[in-house]
Amino acid sequence: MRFKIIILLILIVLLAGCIESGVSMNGKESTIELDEIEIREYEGERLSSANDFRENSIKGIQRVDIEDYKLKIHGLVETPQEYLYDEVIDRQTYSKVVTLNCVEGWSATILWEGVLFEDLVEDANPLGTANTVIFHAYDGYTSALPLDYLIDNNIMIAYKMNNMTLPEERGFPFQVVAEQKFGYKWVKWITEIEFTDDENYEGFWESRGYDNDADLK
Ligand SMILES: Nc1nc2c(c(=O)[nH]1)N[C@H]1C(S)=C(S)[C@@H](COP(=O)(O)O)O[C@H]1N2
Ligand SMILES: [Mo]
Repeated sequence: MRFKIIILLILIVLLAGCIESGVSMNGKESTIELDEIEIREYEGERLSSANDFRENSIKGIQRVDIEDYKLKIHGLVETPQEYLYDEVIDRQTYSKVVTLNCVEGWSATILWEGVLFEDLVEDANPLGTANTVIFHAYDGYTSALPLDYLIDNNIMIAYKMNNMTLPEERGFPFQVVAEQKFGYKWVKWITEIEFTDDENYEGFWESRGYDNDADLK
């Protein structure tokens, strides 16, 4: 009799284990997004609002259909890649308060959240000859940044601002957080990341007379 009870107890323990491992077999528990509310202060610092930006994009607000969306990584790479939205954001997330300064004289200080450029391009295996990265956008806009700048400064590709998913007018799905550079380097609505050895590549505003370094003075 006691023996039967012990067997029963063992069975119960095993079953409980199965149920538990069944849950964890589903992999990473997905995040449940509650209503997204913009935060306006972070660690004592006042933040700007996503609405404080002046909308002056070359072709107005772009509405990217995320069902059809792919981020391409190509050019001077060994293994070109194409990622779905979820595949991009399913990486280590980083966050940082950074101010965007437009040459037109306004600025916005925002808590950005995203993935590191370096992590994102790792599996594409950029070739040693690449020294420049061109970001292409849904509206045809482009701008380039030196590869060393992107790596050495842990530059982030943002998908959230002030705790909210990037709004369409702010570049959904992705924007470059090109800290220490003027706003025209902060490409929104990114569709392609292209590696090149053309250090002098000029993007949309750069080819219209704006400084290619775009360093904040
Ligand atoms: N795709 C795309 N990205 C872009 C632009 C644009 O016109 N198209 N404008 C740039 C400029 S000049 C600035 S100052 C910032 C401004 O961000 P905002 O449009 O969210 O205010 O986006 C940059 N990124
Ligand atoms: Mo700008």
